Amino acid sequence: MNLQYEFPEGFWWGSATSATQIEGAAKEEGKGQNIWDYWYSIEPNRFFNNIGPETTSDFYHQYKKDIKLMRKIGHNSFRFSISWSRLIPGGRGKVNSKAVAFYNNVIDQLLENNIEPFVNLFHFDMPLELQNEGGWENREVVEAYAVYARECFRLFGDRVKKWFTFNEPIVPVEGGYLYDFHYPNVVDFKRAVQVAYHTILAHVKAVESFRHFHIKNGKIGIILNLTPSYSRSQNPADLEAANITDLFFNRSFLDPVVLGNYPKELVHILQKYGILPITQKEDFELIKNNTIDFLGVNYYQPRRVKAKENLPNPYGVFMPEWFFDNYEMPGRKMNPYRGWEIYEKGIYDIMINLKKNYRNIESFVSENGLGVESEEKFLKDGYIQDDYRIEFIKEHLKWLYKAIEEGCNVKGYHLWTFMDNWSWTNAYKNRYGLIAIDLNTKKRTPKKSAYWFKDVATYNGF
Ligand code: BGP
Repeated sequence: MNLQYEFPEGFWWGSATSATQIEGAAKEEGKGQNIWDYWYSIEPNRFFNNIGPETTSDFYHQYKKDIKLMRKIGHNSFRFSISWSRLIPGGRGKVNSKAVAFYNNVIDQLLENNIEPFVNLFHFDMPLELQNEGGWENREVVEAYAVYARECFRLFGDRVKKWFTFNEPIVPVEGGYLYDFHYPNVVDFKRAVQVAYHTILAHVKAVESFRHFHIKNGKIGIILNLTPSYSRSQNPADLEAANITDLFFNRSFLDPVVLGNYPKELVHILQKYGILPITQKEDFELIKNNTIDFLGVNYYQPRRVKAKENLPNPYGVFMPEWFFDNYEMPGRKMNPYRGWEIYEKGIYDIMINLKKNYRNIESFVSENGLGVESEEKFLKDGYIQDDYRIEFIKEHLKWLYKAIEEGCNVKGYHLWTFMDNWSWTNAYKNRYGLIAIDLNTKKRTPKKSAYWFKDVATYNGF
């Protein structure tokens, strides 16, 4: 096979998922409630078509079949998350043996099919009881998370070698404490900063305990949604807007986890506006001494900004938007269903930045994908002909390839996602999967992209 884009040997090809989005069985076998189960029970109308997390692809019962299908379409790796409220209902105390059996089965099944498990510990799904204690605002919840992480390393570390503490930890900060799209629907910049800080603390505590386990060939990292910040122009004021958004939305997490410290400029801004989090002296040693081994990069869209133009503040209160305005670049390419810009080169810019400024840390694309509404309209000859998705992936892979050629330490590409899944408040509005699902019968049907992805994974390129 003559390949124009051949990826390095051993490249990780696969897809990513999360517990709440695929498992279903939300009330079965001792699982406790998490904030999604609860929020849906009190405000179902906040979810697209009133569909909640109970209605999923039912991976909890169908994992065997699904994993076989993964193998069929060329996966050599697969990311899923452990549901904290399933493993330790209530967030603290006794481990649920049914949950242990389930995750053991999933891991064993993956290994039998030569698929490496990539396991993430937290994907937006705080156990309800801990949220009622204040969630990430409460330092004691950080301790509960550290215990949970330790349990996972102890239970599964003999077989799982690739670990992640969090997926997109900034999203619960934005959703839950700034922009009202996650429970507990608070809008408060100062509290948001505290939540972000405690998440970092939870992360480093998990990394610290991971090191004590000496898991053979084990690696621990985190998954960040990095959104490169582009300024409207080269004017100093526009450039400053881009710098500030980079500090707020990327470097607030990227610097402590990879470099072991917070950017001085960020600390300075938080101090100036009186929103520094409450910290303890010993935290900074912990942060410094527990940097990650590798990084997952989720990339969907860039951020474009311009200097503040004295427009009315859309939120009416002190918010990150105090410092910049969003900018809609004329002619930009959009995903109309999700309202996100498509800018393939962003993936390359991220990797080059990691190479230059973040010790060329080992990384991989841990999510990238295209959500499409009413995908049934592309159904032809019994399956969905999603050429647009193939195109989307291909164009991103070309830029990723270029980054690798230029020396970036990139080890793999995981698509969001394996099978159409339930997606937070958007529920089943946008479909991202390589496999389509009929929600009534739960029948799985590969899309055209699944066959294409299989070839790419099999030939290690295209
Ligand atoms: C990421 C999350 C995923 C997934 C994806 C697609 O931010 O890690 O959980 O949801 O985005 O986003 P959405 O489903 O909101 O369109």
